[in-house]
Amino acid sequence: MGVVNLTPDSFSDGGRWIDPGRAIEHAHSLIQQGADLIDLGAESTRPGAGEVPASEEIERLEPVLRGLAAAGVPLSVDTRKPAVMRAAIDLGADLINDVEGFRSDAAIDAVSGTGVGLCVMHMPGNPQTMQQLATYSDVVGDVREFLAQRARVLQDAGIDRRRIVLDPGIGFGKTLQHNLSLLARLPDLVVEGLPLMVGVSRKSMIGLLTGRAVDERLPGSLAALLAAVARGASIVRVHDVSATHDALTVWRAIESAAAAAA
Ligand code: HH2
Repeated sequence: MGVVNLTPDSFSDGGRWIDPGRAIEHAHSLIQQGADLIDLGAESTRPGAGEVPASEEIERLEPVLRGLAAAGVPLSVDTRKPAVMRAAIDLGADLINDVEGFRSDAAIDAVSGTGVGLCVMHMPGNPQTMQQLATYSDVVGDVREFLAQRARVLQDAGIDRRRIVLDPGIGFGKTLQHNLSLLARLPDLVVEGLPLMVGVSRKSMIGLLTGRAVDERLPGSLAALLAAVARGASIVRVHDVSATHDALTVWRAIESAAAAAA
């Protein structure tokens, strides 16, 4: 999943793709580099980020969703707001990526009568409060419990399980140790066989481990990504598609050789 943030303030690519024409061009380039789907975000979720009104999020998304309608890959929209979910679905979005995990009834109402995919992510509180809420009795158990509970509520609302993807929300209300535990024990997060999505690209955990600035975190991000894929992540959300594609190609070739030799 290639990320295109249509925001002025995202932590790694803020301001680069606010112009719809440039965002569309960048999405096409990510598809050429091997992205199987594109995630469009119109509000930053970095710690402490300010809230963007729904009308502004929709204004940012509309020309880009229209411009990418024939791009040939599914389009995901990263939003927490039911009004934005509805507008995005009307504009052809294939997947809604809610970093609040469809916690509100209004969010469930916005997606339940549709056929779109849903990414349910774990985050305690919201981007303003999440870092103060980074306390767990057992982070893996607590995150699993949240994901299992949301998956159950969505299915009880009539949503087919084949539409649901779960995401532990690396970096969202988590310390470095929490992030490492979640990645190390990814198989324990699988709920009812639902696929897992993971986003580690350029995140602060990579900076904390390597001492690198945001634009120097690609090698560390690739190592985290391969560790996640090796433990069962099916979808990886990344900014650097070409490098990720190469890393996955080599990793998969070795895994197939290992399987053939077994
Ligand atoms: N991470 C970010 C945003 N959305 N969605 C899911 N499902 N999983 C993630 O790990 C995830 C996400 C943060 O990254 P980015 O979009 O680059 O930054 P910002 O939120 O500042 O726009």
